Amino acid sequence: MKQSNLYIPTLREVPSDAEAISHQLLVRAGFIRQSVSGVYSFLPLGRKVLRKVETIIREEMDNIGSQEVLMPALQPSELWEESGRWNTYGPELMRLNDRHERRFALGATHEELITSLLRDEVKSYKRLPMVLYQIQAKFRDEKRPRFGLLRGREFIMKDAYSFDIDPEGLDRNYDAIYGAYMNVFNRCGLNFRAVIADSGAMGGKDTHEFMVLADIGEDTIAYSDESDFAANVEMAPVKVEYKKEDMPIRERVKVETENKRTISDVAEYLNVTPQNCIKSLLWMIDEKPVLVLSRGDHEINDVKIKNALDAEVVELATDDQTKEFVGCEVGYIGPVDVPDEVKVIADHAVEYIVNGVCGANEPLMHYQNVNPGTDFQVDFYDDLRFIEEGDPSPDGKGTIVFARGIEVGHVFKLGTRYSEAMNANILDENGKSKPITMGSYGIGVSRIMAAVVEQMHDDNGIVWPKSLSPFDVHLICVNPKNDTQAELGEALYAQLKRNRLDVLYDDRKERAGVKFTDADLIGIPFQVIVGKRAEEGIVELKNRQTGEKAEKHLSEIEAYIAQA
Ligand code: 9G3
Repeated sequence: MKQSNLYIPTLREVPSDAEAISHQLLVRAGFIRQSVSGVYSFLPLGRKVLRKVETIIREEMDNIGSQEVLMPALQPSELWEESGRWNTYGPELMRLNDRHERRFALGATHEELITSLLRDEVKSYKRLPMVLYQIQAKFRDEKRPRFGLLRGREFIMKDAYSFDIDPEGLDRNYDAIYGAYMNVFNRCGLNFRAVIADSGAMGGKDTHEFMVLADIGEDTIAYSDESDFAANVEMAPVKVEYKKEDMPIRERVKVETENKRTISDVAEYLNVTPQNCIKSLLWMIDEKPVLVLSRGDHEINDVKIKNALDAEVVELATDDQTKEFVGCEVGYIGPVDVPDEVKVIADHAVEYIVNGVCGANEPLMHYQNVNPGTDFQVDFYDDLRFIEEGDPSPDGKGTIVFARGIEVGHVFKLGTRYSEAMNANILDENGKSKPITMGSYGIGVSRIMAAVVEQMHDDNGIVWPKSLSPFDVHLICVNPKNDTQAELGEALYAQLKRNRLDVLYDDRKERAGVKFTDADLIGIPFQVIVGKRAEEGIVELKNRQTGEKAEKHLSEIEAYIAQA
């Protein structure tokens, strides 16, 4: 394509409302334009990249036998009433009425729609397993759309749904789609981790998120520096072999600690370490008071408390509740001699504290030389703390590192949640009716485009991977007014296209500096520059990724590009 005919409105200045670098660069390089907050147009270069992402996804999904469909964005409210979600989603679900005042949702996701699509016709196990997917705009009225394509209100998603007769079938589909996702994100050149995202114990297999490592990411993941272990930080199990310090048990003493209340103040005052302190906090678990203990330097993870006690509601007790149930205010409470109605549970690390410090359940007082099992009892020990950087990886391989992540994929085992609610049943091989077992699988197609830019850019602009670049080669004629250069440019343009390269030819009557700045901003991986040595048939090749430049005869260009 000749750049003089293309609509690529590049900008020099950074859009003031763009915080994320991908938002800034995609706007400045003329790939996208915002219509209103969270709603974007894809200009020609942006559309080309989006299509490349879609093509990779289609190839991988089709390769595992999925079938592409296209469902409506307009969804009748009745379907969401059947699933019970019409009222559970608030303003985030965009709703409208048609001319007959019938209510609709704009599709935020399609579990209800696709279940209703199948339930009247898929009645026998012989039709299963089946995986259907679509690539389509989704609508979610985010409270705070931001970071450009990373969190929009209308965005492009690939959503797939699997249908099986039983959980074993779902596991097979889940694994196949998980593998397809690994291929998609690898082919997009992304540095990502597949992250355990469900609340189950270590190795929980019911939900994974695919996270692109980037500081702009909204999630924090904990991953191993030596294995492929990765988990949401709030889901990551802790597996540490603690050791008891080998020292004689000393007699418990009560000590004055003035108004020192935090672990670090008390530890400093008593000249001990936070690791030697017992942090005690009262939690209201389904309205019952539970004293939860952790080592002084650890943080309790409420998701883990919820799992350990199989609780519905887990809340930190207020100061009043603490005073009411433990008889003392926060900062001086501890596990020694608590009222019987207060259950005491502790993170595993507490069991290995020797001659520790804890609150004395009296204002201004703490105990020293406190030993679990001797000075206080615990109902049970469990993995209750947040994992920390430097912890050993729970799979025993390597050490935990934290990173921010952008969620670009999410796979769920739905089971019969929707098929039961919406009567999507099949007759199994024994003629017995049972609800279909489902899974749902999403990829953020437009979000991938931004995630790639977050990971692949430099001070001069975007650096597209070959797999997603809007063109293979950026051919630049430095001075189109110079006949030799113009002729060589045209000849090269024809030659490269003949060799099946997709060429963006900058034939504009612009200053050279403008062309080079735009080329670096747009980020096509190879630049072929026709300049001073045109009459010798020599051009300059520039690798946008490495910045490496080489002068080559026009006969060597394809080979150079192919091997780079
Ligand atoms: C809504 C709104 C927002 C939502 C949902 C529904 C997230 C919703 C979860 C999913 C599950 C899977 C298929 C593709 C993969 C993810 N945000 N989710 O269901 F009405 Cl407003 O979307 N759906």
